[in-house]
Formats: sequence, structure tokens, C-alpha cells
Amino acid sequence: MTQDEMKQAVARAAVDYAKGGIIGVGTGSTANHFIDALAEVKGRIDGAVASSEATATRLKGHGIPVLDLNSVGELEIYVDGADEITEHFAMVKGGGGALTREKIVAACSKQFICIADESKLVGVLGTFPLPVEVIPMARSYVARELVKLGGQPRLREGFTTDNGNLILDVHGMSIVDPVSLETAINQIVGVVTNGLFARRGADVLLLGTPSGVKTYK
Ligand code: ABF
Repeated sequence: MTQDEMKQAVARAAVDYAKGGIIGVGTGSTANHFIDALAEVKGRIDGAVASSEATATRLKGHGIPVLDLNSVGELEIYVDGADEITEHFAMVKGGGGALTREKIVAACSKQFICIADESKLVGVLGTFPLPVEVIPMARSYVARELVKLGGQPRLREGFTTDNGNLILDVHGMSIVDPVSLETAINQIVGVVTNGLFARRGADVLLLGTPSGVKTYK
């Protein structure tokens, strides 16, 4: 089974969790497979809130109603991929640059369903560079503060987020206490969001393996 086939398998498995109401939908190649699978049963839900412009476009292309987060209440589920996830369901996200909207939509959801192929499961987070969204004028200051926390930030060249901000990808971090680091980075003035999803991690992990989808709760 290829990595993409594993992504498709977990995406199909996640559709079983979309039982009604309004759901949150993430960003990335695994989330795209989820959107495509969701389209086959779209009558089951009332609509979706998208975590990025790209996801909104794909949902609309399938005729799935896309709703403004401010016009809806709590979402039933949030389905999204991850760049890394631990067995404790802490994640690094934001490789696609949509981390802020992903974190907002996740915060509004009763249940976070993470869909990932087995390459994403790690013992310690940080091999994948940690994305940090920053207000443009604060870029250099935030970078210096991130160095003090032990990281090596690099500006994601030629990239602007859906919110008009920049991304610093922080290399060289071995993140043994993701909750503390998420909190510490949030305290740096000029940071919009960091890609650690540990204070509010996943609730369910659907992991794609060569022998099928494994469910962790
Ligand atoms: C989103 O998509 C991001 O938070 C993460 O960066 C990425 C995962 O990518 P993929 O599903 O393409 O492997 O979930």
C-alpha cells in the first residue's frame, strides 16, 4: 500500500464520524481525500466550516455548503491531518500554512479526528520543523525569541498565510513537553499561532498502516 493509499483509507474511515450537523474540515492532501469521500454522503451533514481557502474551494466544488464559523455554534467534529502526532495525541501541524484557522476550527469542535498515514506517528515531536505564524513587522523579534527557546527559525520564503501573515519554520527542536512549549511560544508578542496542537490535541487518531486503518482513542 502506498502512502497515498493509506491517506485515502483513513479519509474514508473518517467519513463514518460525519453523522450530521455541521463539521469542521482541515487542509492538506489527507483532508482533501476526506472531502472527496465526504462528497459521496454529503446529504448526511448540514454543511462544513473550512480551515483554509483551498479547502473551501474543494468543498464547494463538490456542492457541500461552506458556512462562516461566526454563523454557527459548536461543530460536531473536526477532521484534519497532521505533520507529526504522538501516542498522546499531541501534534505538529501547519506544514501547509493553515495552522491558525485549523486551530480556531478545532477549538470550536466537540471532537478532533486526526487522519494520518503511519509515517506521521512519532515518539517525540520536532523532527518536522514547527510552523509559527507571525505578524510581518514582528518577524525578526519573534525569530530572536524562538532562538532563546532553543530553535532555529527560518522564514518560509515566498509564502503568505490566508490571514496575510508570515510563517517561521522552527528547526532543531526536540519537543519533550509540547504543552509547555505551545504555551511559551504563544506568549511571544507578534506570534499569531504556533503549530503545536497539544493543549487541545486530537481525540481520535485514525492511522493508516499497510495492514489497514488502526483506531486510537
Ligand atoms: C494539515 O495538512 C496541516 O496541519 C498539516 O500541515 C498537513 C498534513 O498534510 P498531509 O495531509 O498533506 O500529509 O493538516
